[in-house]
Amino acid sequence: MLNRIDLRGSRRDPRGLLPRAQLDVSVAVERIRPVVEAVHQHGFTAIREATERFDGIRLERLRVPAEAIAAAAETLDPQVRAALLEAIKRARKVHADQRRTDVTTRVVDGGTVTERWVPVRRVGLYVPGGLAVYPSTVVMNVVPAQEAGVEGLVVASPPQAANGGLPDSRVLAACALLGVTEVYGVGGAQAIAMLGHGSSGADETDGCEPVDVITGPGNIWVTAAKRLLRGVVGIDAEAGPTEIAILADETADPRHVAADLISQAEHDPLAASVLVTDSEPLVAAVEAELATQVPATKHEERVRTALTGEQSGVVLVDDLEQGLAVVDAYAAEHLEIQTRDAREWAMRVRNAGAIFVGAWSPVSLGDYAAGSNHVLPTGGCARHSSGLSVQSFLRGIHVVEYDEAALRDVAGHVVALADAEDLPAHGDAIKARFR
Ligand code: HSO
Ligand code: ZN
Repeated sequence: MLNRIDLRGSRRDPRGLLPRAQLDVSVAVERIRPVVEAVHQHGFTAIREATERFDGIRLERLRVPAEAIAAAAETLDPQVRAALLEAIKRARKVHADQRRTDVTTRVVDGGTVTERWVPVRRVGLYVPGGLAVYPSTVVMNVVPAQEAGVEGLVVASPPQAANGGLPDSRVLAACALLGVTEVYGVGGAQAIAMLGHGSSGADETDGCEPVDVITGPGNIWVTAAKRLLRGVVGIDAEAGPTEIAILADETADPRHVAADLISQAEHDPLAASVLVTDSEPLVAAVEAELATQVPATKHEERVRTALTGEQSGVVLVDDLEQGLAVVDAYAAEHLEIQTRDAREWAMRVRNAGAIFVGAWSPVSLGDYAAGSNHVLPTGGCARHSSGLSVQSFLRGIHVVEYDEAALRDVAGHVVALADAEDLPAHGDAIKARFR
C-alpha cells in the first residue's frame, strides 16, 4: 500500500529524496487576497458574503451568543466533558512550567538590563472545522495563552449547518470549560482577516476588535490568509496537513506501527504517514497489518488516499544511524521512535515538532491528553520553528537602566562606535550629558 523509497547504500543528502506533499500556499495567497482585502474594507458585509460563498451559510451575526456557549456546555456528553477536563488539567500542568521569569543582569556596577516577559494583550485562536471538529484544539490554543497571562482571548471557528450556523457544539463547550466567552462563528480566510484587521458586526453588540497574535491550525486557505496577515499581527508557525514519521527497528510491533500510521492519515487525504526502518520483515508485517486495518477503519477512503499518496511511504535505510539522518531531514510534525533504546535515539533527534518515545506513547495520546501541545510545525518547518507554547504569546522586553557613573564609564566606547558608523549625533547624545 505504501510507496517505497530505498535509501540503502545511498550516501546522498536524503532531503530531496523523501516523500512530501507539494503544497503551494503562494497560489492560495493570491486567491484569498481579495477576500482579506474586502473584510478589511467592508467588515461584516464582506464576511457574510464570503461565508455564504464558501460555507453555504447565511450569518446573522459574527459573535456566538453567551447563552449558546453555556447551552453547549450543559448538553455536552459527560464522558467527553470528563475527557476534556482531564486534557485541560494535563496541558495546564505542562504549560504552567513554560512560564518565564524576568531576569535582571547586572552588566556593571550601576548598569542593569532586565528582560521582562510580557504577554500580548489580545489573541485570536483559530479552531478548524472541515472533515472533523476539534474541541481538543481549543484546549491546545487556549491553555498556553492563558498560562502566558493573555487577557483578551478570542476563538474563531467555522459555522456548521448542523448546529444552526454556529460553530460545532463541542467546540463551544470546550470554550465554556476554559472560560472563553468571546467566540466567533466565522471560518476560513475571512476569519483570519476578521481577527487581524478587526471587523464591524451586524449591530453595535456585534463585531470584533483586532488581535495582536493569531494562532492555530487550518486548511490551505487559512494558512494563506495567515501568511498575508503576518506583520499586521504575530502568527504562529504554519500548520499544514498533519504528518507522522515513525523510526522503527525490528523490535517494533507492526500492529502499533500500522495503527499509528492510519491514525494521522485519518485527518486529511493530504496527511502524510512515513515509516523509516532498517527492517524488511517489519515493512512486510506492517503492510500485512495495513491490509487488514485500513478496510476496517471508519474513514477508509480518506486514510487510503493519504497512505497511498506521494506524501506517504516507507523509507528503507541501512541502519538506525541513517534512519536518524532521514528523520532529521524530514523534520516531521510528529515523530515516533519505536526502536530498541528508544529514549537514547529520541534525544539525538534534532528536527521534529514533537517526539513520542517507545511503545506506550502514540501520537494520539499527544493529540489529546499527554499534556503536550498538538499545534505543531508541519511541512519541514520543524527545522526552524517550535509548536505552540506559552512562549508564543510572550515578548521579551529589555529594560535598560544605567546610572551616571556607569554611563560615563562606557561613554568613550559608544562615541567611538558612533563615529565609526558615521553617526556622530549618536555620540553627541552621550556627550551632551557630560558637558
Ligand atoms: N494530530 C493533529 C491534532 C489532532 N488530532 C486533533 C486529533 N485531534 C495535529 O497535531
Ligand atoms: Zn491527530
